[in-house]
Amino acid sequence: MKIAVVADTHVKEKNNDYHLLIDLLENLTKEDFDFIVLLGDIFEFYCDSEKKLSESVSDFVNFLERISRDKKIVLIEGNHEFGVSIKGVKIEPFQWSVKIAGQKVIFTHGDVIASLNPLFPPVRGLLHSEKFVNLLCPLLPSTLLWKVAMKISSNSRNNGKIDSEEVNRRLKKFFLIHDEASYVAAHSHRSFFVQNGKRFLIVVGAWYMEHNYAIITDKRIEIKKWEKK
Ligand SMILES: [Mn+2]
Repeated sequence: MKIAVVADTHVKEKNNDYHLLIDLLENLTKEDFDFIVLLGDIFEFYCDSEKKLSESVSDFVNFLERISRDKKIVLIEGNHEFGVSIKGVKIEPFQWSVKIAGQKVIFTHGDVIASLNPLFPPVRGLLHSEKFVNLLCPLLPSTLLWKVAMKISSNSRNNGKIDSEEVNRRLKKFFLIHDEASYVAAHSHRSFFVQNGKRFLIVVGAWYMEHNYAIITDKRIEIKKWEKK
């Protein structure tokens, strides 16, 4: 098994980070990965209906459709996207798991784990449900949806900013208690790694900060930095 993971790309406009991301994904598609996992907050904001997508975001969606013809792409939704629908791409609203070297590995964005609010998981479940997306996303103005989304994820933030160390602390605490699997997460925007016996927790840092991505195979786990060739 060979998996590449990119997280927190927050695609919004075609800036340098965007072009470098396209370059990375083009190259990963040519390599022998079984899956490319997009681990949440891939879009700065995505709530269903295509008419609400900006041109840059639509182009990115088309790009993902294209590469999904050559490579299995899995997108796990983060706290910035709801009801993502991209032809050929497997979308998971919460988590996805796979066996690597005989061990269960769970891929999840990390916003649920990092939240201390007991109401967050059910509210998040509702916001990512088909009902919500089909009924409310087309009706409500994007700015209002955005405010709601930010409000519910605010308990892992400090004055609107992610407290990376605190999020990583919470992810680690969860990982040590829930010992049935290894975890690959993001959301904190800062890379982090813990090993506990055969299990591991890897937190992939935000793409837009360091241009990093992770490679997980049966034999190794690596966080790499992408430089244009
Ligand atoms: Mn996030």
